[in-house]
Amino acid sequence: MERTSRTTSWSVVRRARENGPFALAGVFAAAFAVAIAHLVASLLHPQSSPILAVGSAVIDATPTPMKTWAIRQFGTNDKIVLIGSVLAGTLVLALVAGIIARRHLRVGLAITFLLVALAGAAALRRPTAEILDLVPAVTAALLGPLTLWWLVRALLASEGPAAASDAEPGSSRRGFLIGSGALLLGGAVAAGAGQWIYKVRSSLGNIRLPGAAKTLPPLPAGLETTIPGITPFVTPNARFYRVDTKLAVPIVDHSSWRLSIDGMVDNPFSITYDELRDMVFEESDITLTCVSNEVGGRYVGAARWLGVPLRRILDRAGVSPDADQLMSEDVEGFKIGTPMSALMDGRNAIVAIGMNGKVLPREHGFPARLVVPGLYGFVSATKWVTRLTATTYAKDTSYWTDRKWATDAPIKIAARIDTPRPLTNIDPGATAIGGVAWAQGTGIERVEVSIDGGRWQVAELGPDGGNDYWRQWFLRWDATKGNHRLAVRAIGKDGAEQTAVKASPFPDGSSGIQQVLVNVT
Ligand SMILES: Nc1nc2c(c(=O)[nH]1)N[C@H]1C(S)=C(S)[C@@H](COP(=O)(O)O)O[C@H]1N2
Ligand SMILES: [Mo]
Repeated sequence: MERTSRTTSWSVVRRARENGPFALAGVFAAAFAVAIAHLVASLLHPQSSPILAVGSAVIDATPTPMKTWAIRQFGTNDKIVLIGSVLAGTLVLALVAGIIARRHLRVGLAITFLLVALAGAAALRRPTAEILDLVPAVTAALLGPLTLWWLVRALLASEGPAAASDAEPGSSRRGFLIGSGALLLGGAVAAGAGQWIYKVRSSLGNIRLPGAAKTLPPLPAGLETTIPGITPFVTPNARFYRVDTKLAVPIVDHSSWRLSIDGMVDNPFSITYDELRDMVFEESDITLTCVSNEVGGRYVGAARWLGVPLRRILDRAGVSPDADQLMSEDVEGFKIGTPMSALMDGRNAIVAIGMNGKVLPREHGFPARLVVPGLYGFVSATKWVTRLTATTYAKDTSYWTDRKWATDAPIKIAARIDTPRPLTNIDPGATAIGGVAWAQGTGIERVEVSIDGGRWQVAELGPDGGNDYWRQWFLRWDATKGNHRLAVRAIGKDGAEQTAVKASPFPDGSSGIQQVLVNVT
C-alpha cells in the first residue's frame, strides 16, 4: 500500500520533471512571439497588438451585467484585470501546447499557431481594421510555432538516446537554458521598446490651444484649501476619471483628422483640425458624470473646457427637423447616440479641444470630443470624435443602446460625502463633513446632511461654478464617541429633491442616498 503510493508520487514528480521544461518552452515561445508582435504593433496600430486585440474582443462580447459587475468590482482597474486574465489564459494554453509538443510536435505547434491566429482575427474584427493590422498577428503566428519548435528540438535532443552516449549529456539542456534565457530577455526588451514607442508617439508635444473669444473669470479657490479630504473644485486632468471601451488610448494624428457632419442635413461638410481651431472658442465649466457611477462613487469630474458650441456646426449643416438622434462616431467606429432635442434646447453642448487650460489629453479624446451638460457620458461625451450624423432612433443604434442601456439619460441629481471616509476611525470633537453635489443644468440650491437618522441640517456651500458645475459643501459637526451614520442629499434650484429610492446604474443611472458609517474614538 505504502509502496504503491510512494511509486505513484515518484512517478508524478518524475513526470513533472520531464514535462516541466516543455511547458516552459511553450510559455517562452508564446511570450516571445507576443512581445515581438507588440513591438511591431506599436509601430503600426497599437490596438492591433495581439493581447489588446483579444482583450477588446472580450470587452465587446461581455454581457452588460458582467461588465457592470467588473466595473464595480475592479473600478478603473477593470482593464488591468481583463488584460491579466487574457495573458493568464494565453499562458495556460501555451503551457499545454508545450507539453503536448513533447510527444506530438505538430499538435503542439498547431495549438500555438491557433492561439496567435485567434489574436489576428481579433485584431481584424475592429470596424476600422486595415490589412496592416494583420502584421502583428502574422508575426506572432510565425514566431510562436517556430520558437516552440526550436526549443522542443533542443529539449528532445537532451533526453533522447543520443544524449545518453553523448560525451557531454548536459549540452543540449544547456542550449535550451541559454536559448530560453535569450528569448526571455529579447521578449522583455521588445515589449519594453513597444511601450516606449507608444509613449513617444502619444506625446502631444508642440500643439497649441487657440485663445477663447469668450473667456470666464478664473474659478475661485475651492473648499479643498480649508477642508482636508474634500474633492478639489477643479479635477486635475491627470486625476479625471476615465471610462471607455479602449484598451490602448487611440493615437490620432491631428494633421489628417477631420470632423464631418452628414446624414439628415441640407449641407454636409467636414473640417480639419486647423479649420476647427480657427472657429470661435468659448470656455465652459461642466461636470461630467458616468452612468456607471454608483451612489457615492468616483466616476464624476469637473473641468473648464475650451470648445466650440456644437449648435454652430449643426446650424451650418442645417439639420432636418425629422432627425431625432445625433450619432457621433469616434476614429475607430465606436458610436454614441444623443437625443437631438438635448442639443437644440439651448444648453451648452460643445465640441471641446481643451481641458483645464491644456490640449485635450489623449485619454480624454484628443483631438476633439463632445461634452453635453446634463447627459451621462455614454449618450453624449464622445471622445476622439470624427463624424456626426443626423439620424433617427428608428434608423440607427449605438454601442451602449445595443447593449440595452437607455437612449436618453439625463444625469440624476446627487450629493456625495468625501470626508470623513466610510468605515474610518476619527477623533471626537470639531469635524467637517464635506463633499460635492451636482444637478447639471439646474444647479444646486441646497445640500442637507442627516446624522444618525436625525433632522436634515442645511450644509454650507462652496463657491459657485455655474449650474452645469458641481458644488462643494460642508457641515460642521461636533463628533461624539461611538458609531455614527452620516447621510447626504441634494436639492436642485428647481426644488427637486434627490430621491431615496435606490436604483442601480443600469440602465439609466444610479439613485439613492449615500450613507457613511464612521467610528468616533
Ligand atoms: N469614443 C468613446 N467615447 C466615449 C466613451 C467610449 O467608450 N468611447 N465612453 C463614454 C463614457 S461612458 C463616459 S462616462 C465618458 C467619460 O469621459 P472621460 O473618460 O473623459 O472621463 O466618455 C464617453 N465617451
Ligand atoms: Mo459612462
